[in-house]
Amino acid sequence: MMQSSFHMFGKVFNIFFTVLLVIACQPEKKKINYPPTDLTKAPLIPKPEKTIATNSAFGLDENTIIVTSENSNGFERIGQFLSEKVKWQTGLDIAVNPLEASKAIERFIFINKTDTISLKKPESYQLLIKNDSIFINSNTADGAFRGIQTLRQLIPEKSNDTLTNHPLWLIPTGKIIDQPKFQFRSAMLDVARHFFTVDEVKKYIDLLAYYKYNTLHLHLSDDQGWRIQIKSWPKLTEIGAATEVGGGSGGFYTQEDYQELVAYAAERYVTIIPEIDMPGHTNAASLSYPFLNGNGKTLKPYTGTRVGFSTFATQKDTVYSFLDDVIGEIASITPGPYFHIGGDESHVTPKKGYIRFVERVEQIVQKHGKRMVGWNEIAQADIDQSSVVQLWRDKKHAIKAAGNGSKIIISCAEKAYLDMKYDSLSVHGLDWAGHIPVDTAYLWNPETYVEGLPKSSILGIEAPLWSETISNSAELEYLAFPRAIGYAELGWSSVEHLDWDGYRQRLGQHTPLLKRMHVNYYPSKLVDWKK
Ligand code: TNX
Repeated sequence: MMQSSFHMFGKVFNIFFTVLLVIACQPEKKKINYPPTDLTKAPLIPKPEKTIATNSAFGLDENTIIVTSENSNGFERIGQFLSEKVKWQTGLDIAVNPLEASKAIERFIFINKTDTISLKKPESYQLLIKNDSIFINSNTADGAFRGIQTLRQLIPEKSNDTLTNHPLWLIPTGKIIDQPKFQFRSAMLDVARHFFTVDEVKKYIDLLAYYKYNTLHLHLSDDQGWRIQIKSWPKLTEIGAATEVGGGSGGFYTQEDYQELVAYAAERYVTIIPEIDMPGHTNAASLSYPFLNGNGKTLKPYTGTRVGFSTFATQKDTVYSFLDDVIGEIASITPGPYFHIGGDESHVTPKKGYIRFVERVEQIVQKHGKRMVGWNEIAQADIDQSSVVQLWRDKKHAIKAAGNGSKIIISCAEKAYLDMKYDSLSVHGLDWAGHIPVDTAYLWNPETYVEGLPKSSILGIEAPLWSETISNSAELEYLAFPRAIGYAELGWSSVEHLDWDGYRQRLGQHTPLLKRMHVNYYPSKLVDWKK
């Protein structure tokens, strides 16, 4: 073990110095007269903490290679990820840690795991761009991965074909020192009201990762459908997955599908949070296993959009042994620290039963090694400090939970709900929390939005996308983009950098990526979209 990690280290070390040597010993290397650039003008979203321009350029071309620190902790994979994205954008084949440094190499990008530079947060990174080299320094793979996203945004759409005998993509030189404001930057997708395929979810993860989100919360069950295979309770998907809003055929993820999503997200440094919503929002579960039902009414499949009519029978022990199996199976294939129990809008659950339910389910979640998350209603119960409360509506719940030591996720419906219409003309979306045009989505401060909630209690922000009115990627993207890009900046960038006019102009320059990704974004008139 010791020996092989020494060997690895030696290998990468060697590559790095061979490269330096090759680059240094090229007498005939022609000096390129780079045109002036300005790194501070790059339309980066989220805006980095600190940017210093040195007004020259790094010419990304076929003679560039990527070198990474030690293989063991994801750095080489991140190098490959960058190489794939460079190829996708520019067509260039950039080698990662080539075993022999060929004479043609002129420039390198070094993804460097460092412990010598003071980088404060787990996702902090530095980007140093010079004529012949780019260093991405981070203490962690997470930080290196965030740094890669910044670098991707700096690669221009078009190459310069006049400076040398081959095309160069000019990256402005300078230094970026960056770190997130919040450790938790999340989006939620409701795959219960309408089902979204593994590929559709992957595409969303790609877009979220590009904007430095680090969490995706999947709302996996609701009245209209149960979307994840539970091997010990097969009817949940045989019966409960066959419906969705509007009467479509539904669908579900096998455990293998779910694991594929978890792994895909993990490669992008995104953590999945699974949610099984309960004790309300459970018609599909009770339809599959009627002993779970606590509302006394005959069960029928539900494909409408009302809420608050279903409940589990919170007084029955059998309900908790069922939940022990369900939570156990999902927890065992979820590497992230959280399990979301929903807990919202349980309007037909007697209050005492609701409270007892949350407290018992919290124990089950903890028994399976996870931290409980729930919508703000769970704060009515006596929950553990380690449990997290997600604020969507009732601020007093958040303040109470914070007072007892819990962390809060800010997802206030009237600001952060991606399923609210932009305006009365929006072709998708709801409006119960109001219209959320692109500027309203951006112009608020999650740290001060809830009066009386200390900053230190805020874990981060999440933008939920409920799917009553959407059923495919194009419709999802219409609601999520561009607003999700604004939430990415609210979650990452410090308050001094939040400025609507500046953001609006940077956003307008993101059309090439959005088009290349085939994103059906809503072309808000508040933004000058680059043609
Ligand atoms: C309220 S937000 C709900 C969801 C709906 C959503 C529609 C929350 C915790 N519950 O069940 O889908 O509104 O906007």
